Amino acid sequence: MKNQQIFNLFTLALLFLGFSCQPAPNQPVADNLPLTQDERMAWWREARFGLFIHWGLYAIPAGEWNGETDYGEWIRHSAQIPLETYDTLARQFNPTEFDARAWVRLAKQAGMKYIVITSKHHDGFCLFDAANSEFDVMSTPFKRDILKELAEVCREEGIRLCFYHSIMDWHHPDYLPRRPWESNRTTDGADYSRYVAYMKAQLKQLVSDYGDVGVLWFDGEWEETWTHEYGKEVHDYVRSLDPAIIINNRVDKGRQGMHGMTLEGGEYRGDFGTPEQEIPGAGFPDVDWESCMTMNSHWGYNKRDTAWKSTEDLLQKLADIASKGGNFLLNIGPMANGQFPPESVERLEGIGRWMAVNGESIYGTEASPFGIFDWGRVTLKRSMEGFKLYLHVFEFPKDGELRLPGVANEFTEAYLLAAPQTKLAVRRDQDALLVNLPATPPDSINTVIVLECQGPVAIYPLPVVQLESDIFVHQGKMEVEQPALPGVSVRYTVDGSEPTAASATYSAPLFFKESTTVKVRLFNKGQPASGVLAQSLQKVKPWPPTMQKGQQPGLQYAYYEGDWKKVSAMKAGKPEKTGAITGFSLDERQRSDHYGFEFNGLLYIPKDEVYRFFTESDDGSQLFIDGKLVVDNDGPHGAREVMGQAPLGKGYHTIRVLYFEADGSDELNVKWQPLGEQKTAIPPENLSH
Ligand code: H79
Repeated sequence: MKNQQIFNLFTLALLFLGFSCQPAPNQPVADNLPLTQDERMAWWREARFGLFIHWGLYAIPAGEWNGETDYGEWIRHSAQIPLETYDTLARQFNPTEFDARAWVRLAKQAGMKYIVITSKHHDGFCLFDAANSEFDVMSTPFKRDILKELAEVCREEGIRLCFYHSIMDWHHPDYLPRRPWESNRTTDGADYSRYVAYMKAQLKQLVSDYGDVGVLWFDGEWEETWTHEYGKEVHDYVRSLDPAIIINNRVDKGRQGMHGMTLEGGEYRGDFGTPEQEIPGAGFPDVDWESCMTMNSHWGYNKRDTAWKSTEDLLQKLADIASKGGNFLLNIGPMANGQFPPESVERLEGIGRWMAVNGESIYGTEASPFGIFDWGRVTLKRSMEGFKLYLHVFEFPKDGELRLPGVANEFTEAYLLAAPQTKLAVRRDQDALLVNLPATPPDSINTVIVLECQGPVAIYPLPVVQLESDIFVHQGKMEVEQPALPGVSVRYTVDGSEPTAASATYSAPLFFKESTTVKVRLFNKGQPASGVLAQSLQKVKPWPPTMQKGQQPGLQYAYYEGDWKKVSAMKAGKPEKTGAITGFSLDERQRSDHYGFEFNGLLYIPKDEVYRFFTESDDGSQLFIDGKLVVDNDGPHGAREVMGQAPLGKGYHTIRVLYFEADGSDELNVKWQPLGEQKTAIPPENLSH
């Protein structure tokens, strides 16, 4: 078929798939508003990247209280600090190094377009000259309205200033409930509705006296005193003060627990979802969202927190989020002296160097129509003539070619965003475009390649198949997802030929007794509506049982001590001790870091079948059956599960598991799953030695 034909067809199909739709409001908006959701959100969608700032009295203890050092902005709650004690911090708040210009310029140089700062966090302390509260910055030795200074500089520098304003308030006498441990703070005379009025007065002051406020970012709505009715009231009130203001979904009670996104189907207020410390696996068509995340593991300044994410990690997160259609709100917890921690500055500067060259691939982009690739991510930007795909390459494929499946569009050219004169060769292989990469990555973190395409976006997905396994002993099974598109049918062949509109129609799971290659393609009114997906299922012979049952129940273990990066290195030494043990347990360890285990035994396999094995370990592990490596989960890492599979004959097989722990937490779980059955721990009665 000619490309032009494919192209028309797919444009149609894609309208159904929603790829050509701009994000649209999913929230109810009153009719009389002068701005539509799209108009209101325009700058925010363009911006894609903002700075979160958590700053308040908690920066003074910097995470430490009574010898404990893991606190942050929750310190008053978590360390159970009495109100009177916490109040004394206000007398010490004097950030003499605070320089609004320096902060805003750092954010701007990092490529951030907006700043969200805590006008008030849960502790109730106001970082501005609150007209209705003495628990504010004007009652500290500093006596300068920090938000006023920031508002002024933000206006000059072209950065949108936004406020995080906590609904929860541990300070105001009318706020309820008290902390569970606050037995000495009376609730007599407390009037929650009066607290809401207090908060509304503050919001009015913030919206009226601090320039154009971009976003009001509410938080702490999960407490039982806050209701959907209050959410509506406060949301509509703020909107009435400023029709252009953007408000996050935590103003209302619509969040799915502490999950970031709003429940579907409810009449909940809020312009965007707020995943916290997480990036969703995929975007949410037609819904705006923003992932907020810390650079280390605290929001407020913690002097002991060294768990800094690398600049590389942060930049790849930014691209990941943009490729899914979201914004990234990256946090800094300034120190009590008013400066950003040097580690944060270093990261902002690194991010800024990349953004100065590659910012175009982030700002104003839309979600990728492709999903995620092993090699990186894709963002998309439309123009009058067509659109650009930005290929964010984290990992250069070994064969030097990037494969983009399901592209019906013609392309004009491909080049490095950092060096547009460096053109790259592109060739077509049926539905896929293959981009030839330079021999070495020009950017070790994320090399952006621009692929210019013509016409409306005509990128379509491959059919999606589900397999329990691509090998089988008795019978293979394959399922194909039915696309939710009117008139689209799934056609398949099992003889290696290309599916046509006349091929068999898929309607129920397919079963196979012999090795087969299934080819699947979607058709719409007799015309192909996807690329061809080829999936092989292979019949295999089970590995024969070679052993007799062991004399003893359980396993043999050897315990090692040392500092390794791989399980193989551990075996070079001599074990500290050996013995018998019921299962894959770490109970015999003699310290919590720098140790390892080897487990050996016989595993009884109850029937001829494909068995999946899983090791979940922190740090590395490997699992061998009959001397063959089945699960490779080696290397230093946090808790991570890896799966491997083997076709096994009924009877006894050797099983060997190696495990090592460098430092941090330690964990080892070994599980199995015979095909078609539940995944469980390996039952001890199947083990002997
Ligand atoms: O402002 C930041 C956090 O303070 C606030 N939202 C972000 C943007 C927030 N994070 N988590 N939560 C609110 C939910 C509450 C978590 C808690 Fe805990 C678990 C409170 C008490 C136990 C985390 C751990 C805070 C203290 C200990």
